Amino acid sequence: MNQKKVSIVGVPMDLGQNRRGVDMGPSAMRYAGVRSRIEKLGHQVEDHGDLHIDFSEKKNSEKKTKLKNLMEVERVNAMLAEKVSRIVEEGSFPLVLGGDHSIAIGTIAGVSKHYENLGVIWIDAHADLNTEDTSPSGNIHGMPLAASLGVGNESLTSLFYPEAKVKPENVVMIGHRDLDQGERELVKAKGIKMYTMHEIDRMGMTKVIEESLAYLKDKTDGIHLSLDLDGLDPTDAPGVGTPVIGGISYREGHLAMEMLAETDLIVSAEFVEVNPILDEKNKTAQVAVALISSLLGDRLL
Ligand code: 4U7
Ligand code: MN
Ligand code: MN
Ligand code: MN
Repeated sequence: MNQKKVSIVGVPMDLGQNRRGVDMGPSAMRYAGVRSRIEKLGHQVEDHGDLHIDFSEKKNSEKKTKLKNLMEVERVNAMLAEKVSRIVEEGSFPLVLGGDHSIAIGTIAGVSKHYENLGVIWIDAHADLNTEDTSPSGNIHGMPLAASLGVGNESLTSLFYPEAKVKPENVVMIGHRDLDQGERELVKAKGIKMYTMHEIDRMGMTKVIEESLAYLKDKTDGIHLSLDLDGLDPTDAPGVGTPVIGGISYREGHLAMEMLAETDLIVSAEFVEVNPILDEKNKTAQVAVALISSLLGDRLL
């Protein structure tokens, strides 16, 4: 893999969901050696530290909405979008460490500003395609992909710039096994390419990634990877807030990352939902760091 500049941004966000602890995800991944692992690959790393989250403001004081903590989630994502956009401008690779998945709204807004046709590979147990109307929980971490497609509450869909950030035909979803009814309908209505666990079981991860890349290659000018650690099986990634049995194995995840690294099409990435309080000896953070390392070109030989 070509030598890159990699810029790490930590986002200790936990307001997009209900469980405490996911704000410690960035620290856990740093403790697991994310920086030195990337440097060992020959890349130049700059760690921008963590964005500031105001944990005290947990009420929607002004906006009447069932979206939990909307104002602060919106503010942090706007800051994140600015930051990520600047990193892309500098020719560096943004590596965002979460934090709950609501931060994908900001990451994708920042990156997509610089790409006419940004592709997105979304690895997750969940679709994150809910809106205010379809969400069973009101938690914004279940909505970032919908928001990036321009669907949902305007505060989220028009973040950073007013237009939709990605086109449905430029999205590939992988690893799903828990969808809400409204999400199923949106996948169908938008014709989004989706490889659920069923397809991974039948086709194998190799074929899934080959097909995904073939699908995105010619119509996109860069691909963002959004990886929710709950896409992996809870035996390999127990430290997540919403674990779902029957997920991607560590080996399959690792293989997927290596295959993505080979293409050199990935222009940015985020690793989210690592929750050290729910973890076993920092295992999930270590898994995340191993996947990051593979994505950035780590090879045994
Ligand atoms: B994650 C859920 F209802 N769909 O919207 C919701 F099942 O970022 C879960 O993928 C969302 O971890 C999970 O609250 C969000 C629920
Ligand atoms: Mn998830
Ligand atoms: Mn998610
Ligand atoms: Mn390897």
